[in-house]
Amino acid sequence: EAGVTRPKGYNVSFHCNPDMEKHHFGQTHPMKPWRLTLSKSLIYSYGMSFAMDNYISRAATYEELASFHATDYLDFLGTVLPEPVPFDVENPNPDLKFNLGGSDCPLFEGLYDYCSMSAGGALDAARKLCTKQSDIAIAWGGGLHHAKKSEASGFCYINDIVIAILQLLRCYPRVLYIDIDVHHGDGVEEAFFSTDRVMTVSFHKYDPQNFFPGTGALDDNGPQSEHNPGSHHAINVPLNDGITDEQYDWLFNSVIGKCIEKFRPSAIALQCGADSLAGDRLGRFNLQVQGHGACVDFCKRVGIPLILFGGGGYTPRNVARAWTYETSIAIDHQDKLNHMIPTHTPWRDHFRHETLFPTLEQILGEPRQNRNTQKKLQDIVQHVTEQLRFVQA
Ligand code: V1P
Ligand code: CA
Ligand code: ZN
Repeated sequence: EAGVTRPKGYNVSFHCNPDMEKHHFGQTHPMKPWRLTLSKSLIYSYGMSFAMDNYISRAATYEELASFHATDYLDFLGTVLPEPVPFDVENPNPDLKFNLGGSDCPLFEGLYDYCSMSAGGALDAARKLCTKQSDIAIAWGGGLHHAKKSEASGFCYINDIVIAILQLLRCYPRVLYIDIDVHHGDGVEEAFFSTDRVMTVSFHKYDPQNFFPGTGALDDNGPQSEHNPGSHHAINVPLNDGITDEQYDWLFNSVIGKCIEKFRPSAIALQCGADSLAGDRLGRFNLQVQGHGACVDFCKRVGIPLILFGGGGYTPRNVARAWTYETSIAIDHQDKLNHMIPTHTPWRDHFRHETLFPTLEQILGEPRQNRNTQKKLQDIVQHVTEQLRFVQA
């Protein structure tokens, strides 16, 4: 790029793989990989690619996936064939294992490729932080926080976050994992239960009987024993329906501020699941693009290496809004954005149900009744403060 000088600031890298976006979970499934295409196209139409290093990420290798996952699980994932569609809910295929197949984690054409591409993007991003070529690395195709060592769960088959954090641990002593998806980041939490080199913090809707995955209570802090160095390093922030930007911002600043002070991370991994936005098809919160983005801004200001992952997000036009706004925060251009969505295709099509001039910052969704009292939020901060007494960097 001869002759192009970049304003100084953070080096940001952007990792994606267009082949990932072509995969389909099935007609009625809420997870739509094409939301990544929508997001990227909005990001590019604002011209943001000129302020970042852009990479087409490669697929992760079997060995890289095996840094976290069991080989019998990977082998099965690599050979299992798509189920007949529509599958028979009453008579599931008895040959299926590892929670594969069915409505949440269906078997679709190219599943293994989709998974290895998601992990490849996350891993490339982590490597850029390790080599210090990037200060902030973005992998919106990653963030699949429910996958376990030997089990698929909640639309997630391969835990790209765990694989990326394992990479970060090769060059950084301590990693703080933060999860603002509306669901509990159970897979990442469990993976690092027994180490004091990773602290996990998830903010989520918590209603064990009625909301997936049902874990992540305030006093769920992992297996507690004097022999477990990872004791007290799992923090959970369970919330009710309808939390607002203002409350979330206060809670995020208080909780994460204290975690950073005590744990002194050397890098931050932030899962930016966009299903915590108002109007999400599966979500329950009232967050706006600004409130969601404030979390990214807070993490960026800490001034240590930062990796941003995607995650959930089931109202694609809002996912694109949020991740575009957050990309602009990473490259420090949020105040220079003309918040009007570009009117050329494909924007015209996806935003056609909205006002004539849709913007990034418009109010999303019908507001839900806010069921989070100030007292409850204070109790959360109090509990977290007590947990952190046991933590030392
Ligand atoms: O509630 C369940 C299971 C199915 N029941 C037996 C309990 N599953 C949820 C899974 C949500 C996964 C979220 C993933 C992420 O955190 C990260 C990418 O965002 C579920 C829901 C729901 N409303 O919670 N599955 C589905 N909806 C679903 C709907 C239609 C078709 C297929 C799945
Ligand atoms: Ca979460
Ligand atoms: Zn989610």
